Amino acid sequence: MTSQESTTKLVTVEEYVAARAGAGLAEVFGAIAVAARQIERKIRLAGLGDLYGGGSIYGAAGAVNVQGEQQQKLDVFANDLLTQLLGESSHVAAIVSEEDEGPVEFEHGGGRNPAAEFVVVFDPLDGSSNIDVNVNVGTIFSVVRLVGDVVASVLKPGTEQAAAGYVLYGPSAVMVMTIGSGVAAFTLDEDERFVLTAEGMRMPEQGPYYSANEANAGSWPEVYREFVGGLVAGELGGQEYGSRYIGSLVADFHRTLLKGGVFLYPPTKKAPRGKLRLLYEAYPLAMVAEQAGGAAVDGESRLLEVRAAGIHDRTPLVIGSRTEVEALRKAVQKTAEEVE
Ligand code: FDP
Repeated sequence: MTSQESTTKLVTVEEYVAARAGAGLAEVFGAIAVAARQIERKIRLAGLGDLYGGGSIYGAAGAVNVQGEQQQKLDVFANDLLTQLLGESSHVAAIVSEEDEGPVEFEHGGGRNPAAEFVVVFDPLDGSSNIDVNVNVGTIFSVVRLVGDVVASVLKPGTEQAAAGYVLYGPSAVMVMTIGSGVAAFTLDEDERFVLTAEGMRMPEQGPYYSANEANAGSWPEVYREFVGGLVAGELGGQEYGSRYIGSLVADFHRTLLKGGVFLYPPTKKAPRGKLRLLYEAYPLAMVAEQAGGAAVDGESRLLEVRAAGIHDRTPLVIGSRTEVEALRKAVQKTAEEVE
């Protein structure tokens, strides 16, 4: 027992979920936690690969995923690990991953386990362009209940998610999650456990930063350019906003959750329906945002009510503090009404 444990009872993510949502969901979180700590270790030691004769884990895996993107070796490692560990849980019927064309369904003892009540949807390693440069990346996940068909279950609106969250691999590894009753954070400790470090997390009502890839601003709809210009000019509540953009959604969202402000990935000419994926990027982060008192929209509509037609559908995303998200939503709505 560590000295801290002798004075404080540490609560792991598995214990936290078991006490509030039962053993089945706790087992799902247990599998994600085991995968996340192995992914964290792989990322932490990635730069040493060549020195120890294991070959570099950095770089492209040589294949292109269903999104038409170059798969990185670490993408493949994270995807395989999550698939394997979630497949070993008798409570998981299937997974849907950014890296796979369709769902992967699991059989337990020759057929689907009737106790397998969950489907886990995930982006195994978000922020691919930052993998090779030792900048924060993350795993994003959403847990939905299996109701009949796997695809029909995951195409339900985001309001139906049983749980959602992400793991940020940063200076420390942090899992931020919700099971529908607030947001909690668990930090990976020296004994390789994700232990509770924050509960009842609240996103500030308004924040000091906006976060967007402004190189795309010329191809955003005008209303987004005006909105960001207004933030910089101090037109929303008087404060003049600063800019922060890492280019890893999980990291940009995590800062927004803690410090407040808004992350935007508007439609562009190249991606008129947005770039980010609805099921395994936008839905889970939107659930976390709302549970922390923030908000998320696709422009005009509440993100969690936007419906996907396919598992890899994309969406524009504006997410963060309530004040900024609501101001943007009203501006987009007004523009749409003027066009009609
Ligand atoms: P990436 O392309 O590096 O995988 O989900 C994709 C994502 O990263 C997000 O993590 C990130 O927020 C966004 O795309 C970055 O896109 P841009 O490079 O177009 O800014």
